[in-house]
Amino acid sequence: MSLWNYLLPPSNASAQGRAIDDLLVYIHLLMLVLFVGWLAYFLYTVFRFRQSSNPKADHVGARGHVSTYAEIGVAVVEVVLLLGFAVPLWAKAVDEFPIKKGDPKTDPIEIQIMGQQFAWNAHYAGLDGKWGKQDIKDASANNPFGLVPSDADAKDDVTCLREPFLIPVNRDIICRISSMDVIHSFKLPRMRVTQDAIPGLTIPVHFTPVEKGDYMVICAQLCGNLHSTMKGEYKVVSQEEFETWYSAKSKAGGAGASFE
Ligand SMILES: [Cu+2]
Repeated sequence: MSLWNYLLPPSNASAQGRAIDDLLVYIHLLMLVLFVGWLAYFLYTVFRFRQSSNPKADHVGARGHVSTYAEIGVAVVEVVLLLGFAVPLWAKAVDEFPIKKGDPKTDPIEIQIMGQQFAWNAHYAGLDGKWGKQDIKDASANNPFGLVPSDADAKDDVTCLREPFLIPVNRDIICRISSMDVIHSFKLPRMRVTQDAIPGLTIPVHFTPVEKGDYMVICAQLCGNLHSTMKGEYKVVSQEEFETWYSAKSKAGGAGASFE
């Protein structure tokens, strides 16, 4: 591991991550220019206005316009970063949601994500493609999604409670994020996804993984004593591997198996 590995974020593994990384680089470049510029200016003033050459204070102050131009320059770059990059990127993230076209091989995969002190849970509709009925009265630590045990559609739902969930590579993934207790934050560093998980709200995010592998979900919001242990795992696998896992888990009773 070189020093860069410690300084840079983990490498991007999603189709959307590159634009976010680019924006981060531009912001850091601006910060670098400001840091070097202000530091040079500070050192210059310490030297230029030292006491020995300025025994009396000057009450008029700066007479030139350089500082005004510098301020305008910085403001212009900030406006370009905000309106030229950040706003379009955010608009794309919230507006261009992948759409279902009715093909189970290419349709986006929808997953409910439930934050829970101190773990992450995932819920898929199962092989029938229908979400099981959910009721707050049935929700508990062992049934974080509140699936109704008697509901037929819930029988084949897939739930991954405090265990790794799988997603196929190069497919659009939609995660609908919520929390059953306090505010958490669903963060997939390698996918460049971060979204607060808020009790009572379900907030969707989407991404497209482009690299197979084992990845980590972390909680990016201080949520209690064991916040630092609130890690989850997910695996990005081939389409075939995903289908095998999904159908086995769905047929095994899916959600029903986790009610005990
Ligand atoms: Cu948390």
